[in-house]
Amino acid sequence: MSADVTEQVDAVIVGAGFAGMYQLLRLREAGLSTRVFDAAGDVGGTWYWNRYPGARCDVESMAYSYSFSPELEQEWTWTSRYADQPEILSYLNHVADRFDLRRDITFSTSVLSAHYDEAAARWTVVTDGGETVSAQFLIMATGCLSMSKAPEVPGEERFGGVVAHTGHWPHEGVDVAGKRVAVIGTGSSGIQSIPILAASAAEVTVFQRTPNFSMPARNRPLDDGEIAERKAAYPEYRAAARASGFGIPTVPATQSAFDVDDAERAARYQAAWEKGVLVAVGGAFTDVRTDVAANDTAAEFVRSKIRETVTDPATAETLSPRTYPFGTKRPCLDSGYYETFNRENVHLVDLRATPLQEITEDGVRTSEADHGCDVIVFATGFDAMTGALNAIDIRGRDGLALTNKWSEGPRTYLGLAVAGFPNLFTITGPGSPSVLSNMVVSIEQHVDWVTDAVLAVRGRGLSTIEAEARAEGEWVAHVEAVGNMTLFPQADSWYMGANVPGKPRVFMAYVGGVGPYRQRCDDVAAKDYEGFALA
Ligand code: NA7
Repeated sequence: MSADVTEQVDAVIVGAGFAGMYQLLRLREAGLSTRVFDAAGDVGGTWYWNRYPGARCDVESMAYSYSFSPELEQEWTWTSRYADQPEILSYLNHVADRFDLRRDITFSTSVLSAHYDEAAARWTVVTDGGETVSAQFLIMATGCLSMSKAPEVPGEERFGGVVAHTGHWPHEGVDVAGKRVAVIGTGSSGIQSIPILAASAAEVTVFQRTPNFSMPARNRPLDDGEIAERKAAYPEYRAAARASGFGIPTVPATQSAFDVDDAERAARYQAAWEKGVLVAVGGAFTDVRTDVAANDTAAEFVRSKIRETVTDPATAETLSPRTYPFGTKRPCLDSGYYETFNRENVHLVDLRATPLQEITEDGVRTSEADHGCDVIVFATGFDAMTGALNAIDIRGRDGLALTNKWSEGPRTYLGLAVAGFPNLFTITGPGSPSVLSNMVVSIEQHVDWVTDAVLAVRGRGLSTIEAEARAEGEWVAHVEAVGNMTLFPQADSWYMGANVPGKPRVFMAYVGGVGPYRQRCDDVAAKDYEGFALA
């Protein structure tokens, strides 16, 4: 044992959100000694940090929950169709208590570096708490949307009021009652928080760079009958979710948008709109995600809804996306977003017409005006998928830094492993379908697969499993080819890395579907870990 190593374990897991918690449970059940580190003060990951007003999951609560324990499924009761952040966090706390997870988790501790020691075939993990842990396996459960993106607007330090980022919202909250609030960013976080902020603030000024497509969530309390019905049908429901495209059971469309006449097309979109389900409008026809003209029928349908809802035509037009296909930036589910722009205390600033210049002592300056405010909310998003991984100094064989290996975009095999980085696994890594799915379905599949792989290595008395460069290259090419069959590459989205200046423009998600992807992963395992070297 090297002199400065403070502990030897079988596995280190980075992150204690949905992924890290379940991975800990699986490894513990398998008899492995495991340490988990998380920068947060407690479990929850995304749901620990994103405490902004209106934070809510846009996958239904009874679907966005663990399936691994039938007892847990039956004993936990969600109160609303779409759970809010406090309810999801209390669920994760319940899971941590129920399975006694916290005893292996070190909170308020960041992993600074993880270097692969080739001679020992182990990872040396250094934390900011002064620990140096040696582990056979290193499992990154760091989340896809966990590294907040800097707002890239100069002058923040000068501002005399309160500044908050939705992605690390102060635990004590931000008092906006009677205040003038500026919100920068109109992704999901902005769209969820703006209606709530507008209800109590004196003024809300929304600074929009790119409008988003948003649909009403139709959130509501769940009644006892439907809860009982879903709980009784959980095994079938979960099976359907695992086999589906997005981890949410849906009936696939069978017709093109042009197989039906205008009236029928409008009726189908209307029916989808009324469902209040994220994937409904995009799934109304077979070609919405793949054909520009078909896509534009969906886009125009949503734009017509914006025009119907927002009374000022100029504001409605500014809120209407026109520069990218529907669904290629992640659409949103909202509760009264467009309606909020009919309030007298809400103003919209189009940053395409009047670019953001700087933050001043007392507000936000655009090319045309100074907008005085007391509170600035940065709802500016995340360095998605690779941000949290690249923030750690991860080095594989020959000291190769992961950031160097990924300098032209992330390269993984199945989104799970990286050639040159033995015994390193990425839960919901780039190149997997995770961000295009019900995240919990993807997390459980990855964790189960990784656990089996770890046990295969150990069961055979071997030391390492490593993706082969050839298999990795073929997977990267496959992810790109499937992405290019869709309209996704056309948008400047976080899926493409386009929201972070200087980030390589690569479509980082696998759009082949959660079900087919699971089958592929299972086939790889069944073929004795095809594309991996076990040694
Ligand atoms: P998103 O969806 O990345 O949204 C961030 C928003 O902030 C988006 O409207 C951006 O405009 C805007 N933005 C980012 N940087 C700037 C600057 N510098 N100036 C002006 N506007 C800016 O993040 P969210 O937190 O809302 O949601 C993330 C995911 O969480 C969401 O997709 C769901 O999966 C849940 P842009 O579009 O880049 O022009």
